[in-house]
Amino acid sequence: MDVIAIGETMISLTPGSRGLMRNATSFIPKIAGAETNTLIGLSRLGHQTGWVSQLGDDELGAMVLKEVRGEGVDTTYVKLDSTKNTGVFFKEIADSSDVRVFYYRKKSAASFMNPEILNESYIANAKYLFISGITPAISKTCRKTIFRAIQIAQENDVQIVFDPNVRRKLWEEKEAKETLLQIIEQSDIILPGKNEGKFIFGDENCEQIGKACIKLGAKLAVVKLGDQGAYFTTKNSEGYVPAYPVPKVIDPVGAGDAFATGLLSGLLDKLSIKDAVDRACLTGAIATTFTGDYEGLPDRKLLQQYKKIENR
Ligand code: CKP
Ligand code: MG
Repeated sequence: MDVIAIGETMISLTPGSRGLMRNATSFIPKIAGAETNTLIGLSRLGHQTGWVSQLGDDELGAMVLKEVRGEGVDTTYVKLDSTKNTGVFFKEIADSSDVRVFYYRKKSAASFMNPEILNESYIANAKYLFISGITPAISKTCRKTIFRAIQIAQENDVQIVFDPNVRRKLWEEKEAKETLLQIIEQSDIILPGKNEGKFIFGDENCEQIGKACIKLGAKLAVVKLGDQGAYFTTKNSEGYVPAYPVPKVIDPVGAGDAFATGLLSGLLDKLSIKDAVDRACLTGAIATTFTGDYEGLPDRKLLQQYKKIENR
């Protein structure tokens, strides 16, 4: 496998029309989860991906599995639990700058994941382990699972890529900061958004955020700056990559996961760091022009088309 990820994927229900959810008359079901969003994007670009998770043995779980498998992601290590439910959340889009998410994921099947779900050789043989700060926030056993996966990756020279994905609704500030810092210390590549960097390090300067990650041991940090592009830094190089223009943002949720897709795809293709960050900015931008958390992720053909239009 090129990339293995561990995390929860839920059914997202979005009102059929924009505005406050209380006025909704219909909901459109889609699947959503930071880790599978990223893996699906990578799979569309031709990379080998595998997802480790737990779902309810219910109709919603079947829907998640059908979609993720259909996108070419390996689901050998997705466990079905007949005693728990698949998680659900609602996504209200008043307009593209006003999106609210309401989780109904407490005690979901995925929140009962524990280290026993991990197959050591599955992780050991991957090039990258992709984790996000959502999984350790879901439950104590999920947190243990993530730290055990990190350990397996470290013992086998698998590169650990970490997207902090701060979700304040899921945990307390102190616990969140401490745990995210612990994971950053053990990861190779860190992908914080600017606000996430501010939350973790108390500094909103992207260069300071990036350098703080390097100081903690990361090899590469890429700070996502939205419509300002991205800043990247390693021990001895740094730079900025401008954003790709987006005529109209339709749905910003999932842009960070799409960014991770582009970066990992670029690194797997052995692009320079700058070019990999450029691909990340492009996949992130394209993702915001579609409704849904992963629908907008491009395949190779679309990627080339966009690059050509922008002359980059
Ligand atoms: O940071 P992003 O907007 O890229 O992440 C979106 C995903 O996993 C979304 O699909 C949702 O299911 C989640 O983050 C989450 O649990 O919040
Ligand atoms: Mg994010």
